[in-house]
Amino acid sequence: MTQQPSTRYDVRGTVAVVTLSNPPVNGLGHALRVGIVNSLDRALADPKVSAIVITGSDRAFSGGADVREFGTPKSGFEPNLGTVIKAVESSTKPVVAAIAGVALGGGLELALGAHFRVARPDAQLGLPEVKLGLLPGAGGTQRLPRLVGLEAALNMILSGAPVPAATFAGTPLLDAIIEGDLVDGAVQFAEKAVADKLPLKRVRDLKVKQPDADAFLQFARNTVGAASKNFPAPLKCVEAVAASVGKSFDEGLKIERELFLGLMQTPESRALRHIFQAERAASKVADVGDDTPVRAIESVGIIGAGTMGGGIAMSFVNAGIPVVLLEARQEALDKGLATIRKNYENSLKKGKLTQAKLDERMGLITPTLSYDGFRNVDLAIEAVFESIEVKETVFKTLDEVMKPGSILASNTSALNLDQIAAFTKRPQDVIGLHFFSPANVMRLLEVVRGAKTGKDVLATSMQLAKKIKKIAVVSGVCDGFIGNRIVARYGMAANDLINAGALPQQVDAALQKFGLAMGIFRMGDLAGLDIGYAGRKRRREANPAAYTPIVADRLAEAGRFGQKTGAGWYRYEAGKRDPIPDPVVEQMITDFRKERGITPRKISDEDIIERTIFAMVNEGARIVEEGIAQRASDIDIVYLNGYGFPAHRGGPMLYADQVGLANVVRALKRIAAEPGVDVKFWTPAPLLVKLAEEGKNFN
Ligand code: T1G
Repeated sequence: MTQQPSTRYDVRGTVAVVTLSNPPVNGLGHALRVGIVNSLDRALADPKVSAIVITGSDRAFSGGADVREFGTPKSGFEPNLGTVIKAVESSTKPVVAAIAGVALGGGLELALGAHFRVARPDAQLGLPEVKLGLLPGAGGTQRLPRLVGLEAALNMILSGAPVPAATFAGTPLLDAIIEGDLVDGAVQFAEKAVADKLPLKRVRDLKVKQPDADAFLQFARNTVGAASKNFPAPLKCVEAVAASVGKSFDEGLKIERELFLGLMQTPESRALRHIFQAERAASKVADVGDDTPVRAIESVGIIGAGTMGGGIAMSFVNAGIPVVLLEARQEALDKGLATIRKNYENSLKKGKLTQAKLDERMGLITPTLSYDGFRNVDLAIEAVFESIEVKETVFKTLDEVMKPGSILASNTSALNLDQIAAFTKRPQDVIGLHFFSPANVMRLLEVVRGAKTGKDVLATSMQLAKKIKKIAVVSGVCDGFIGNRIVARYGMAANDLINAGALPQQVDAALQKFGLAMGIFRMGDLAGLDIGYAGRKRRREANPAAYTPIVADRLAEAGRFGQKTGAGWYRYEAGKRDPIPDPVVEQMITDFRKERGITPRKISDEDIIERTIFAMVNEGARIVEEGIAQRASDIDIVYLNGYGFPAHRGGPMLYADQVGLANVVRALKRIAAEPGVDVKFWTPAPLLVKLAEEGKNFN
């Protein structure tokens, strides 16, 4: 057996077995592409070899093109993927692709270039390129329809979802399911193909079977176009697949290639590829290696059965982890449990949950009124009232009750975790697990690392986050951590715009046009203006000079808390959530401007986006500089998963990269020079200035 860079070659009888080995998932980087072609040439040149099997690892036949090569010249170095697949398909000896684990994107396209395909029944086949803002760019849009028909192929390409190999048993896509040893099965299949002199099946020679192709494609264009307004890739997928019925194979390939290369250049694809990398980067902690020991978390205690505590409890029981749910009073406990049950019953009604699953999950929750129920839990998470005095009582009690080696976590969204840890005799076991409401839905989890938090506690928390299907981002200790600290700045920028001449509905409309799920004033009305007001009062007690949005304060002081009181920045019809601009609020803003002698000026949508988003970016740069966030892409992950930032923009920091950091710096300097603004806040952060001067990006 000899080892090419990233392929292994050995001969069994008269069958050459080429094994892809480019961990972790056989990404089809340049070295692997060279290895495949060299191994193929070697097999073709060896008269003793009658057939060739190409296979990967148990985990992955291949996860597709090497995403780490994207945007680098290497991704286009010959042999590019199309060349490799053409070499396989034009082989004069039968080539059998033997698939275990995943065959995704270019990985599946490679297999489609083989003459035969055999697979484990649980292998996963998919073309997820659309999730990266791309389309299958190595023949997938031309070969798949020839194997499974236009509709099934288009569904697979547009969903990007993997499909178990067993689904294709009996179709031209899959020649055999191998239950036993995959390579042995594939070698036997190859030997039989040679013995039976099976003709070499080249997918390119097949014709697409789709009776009413044009009608179907027109329907596809209409439905796909309507459903993908911010993303160009889905419609291009339809166009590429359309070429598989109307054109020769080679013409179709050419059209596919042109569409693929076009999509590779789009900001939307850049954003989605960035998100793919950023999500994986977020799970890495610079000074906490993969070999850090982790603690077993077999049961969790949650203090507080309110909205947060109930949602957190659901996150754990959904992952099969038992929960002890503690409340101070029976009626609060009953109410919390009833809310959890109602949430599950809603999922049951929508067909998203079975009764058995509902009962299993409810059965995993042990309600209690006493901390004694926490004696054996491995982790406690408090989700009680946001007051440091309450936290002190809770953590002092947890410290007494919890067994050694258990983890004590706070769900606090802004209080000082180091101060909380200091209430205990075991600060190394204290960490922040900041869930976002509703905690059973929102994927984001800010893992707040205290000065004394142990590395194993941090590693345990990061691993646990994956288990409960959260995307964890590590934050240092500061007011608001990453997300809320940025949202405070974002809110200040928006309030400055209101003071200067804009109205809430104009600001929100501009933000929603930019792609935010909800404008900031609507978001305030949803979250409750009393919450923000309490936070500002707390901050003003500590620092009387803290930023004060007068109009926002006056709304709260007038009992206008938002949706929950039927009026806030907007007014709401009873039982409705649609925001209606309110002349009362407009009058309050006008009065405030008069008091301050402000002559309102016309404000454009561009101005609104520049000030609100660049405010986020500037604060984000400071958060990275201070080491509160490990990297800029973590800030994107927080904003994409916790605050409805549009995925097609990739996050505030990637958006700044796409605008150009030098242009962001210029805009911030211009704003900082305006009379009456908070100069310190608008002065560009040093990291931002440095990167801009060096012509670099955040990402
Ligand atoms: N290339 C290189 N590395 C990859 C990779 C890939 N395609 N996919 C994953 N990795 C790395 C990932 O960065 C991480 O690295 C490790 O593998 C584990 O990933 C022409 C152009 C394969 C199902 O979109 O869906 O082909 O952090 O944490 O949960 O048409 O990764 O450990 O250093 O996700 O077990 C199309 C994307 C490319 C597949 C494994 N392919 N990957 O999931 O582990 S475009 C994809 C996945 C293309 C052609 C076009 C998943 C997975 P690290 P992981 P996992």
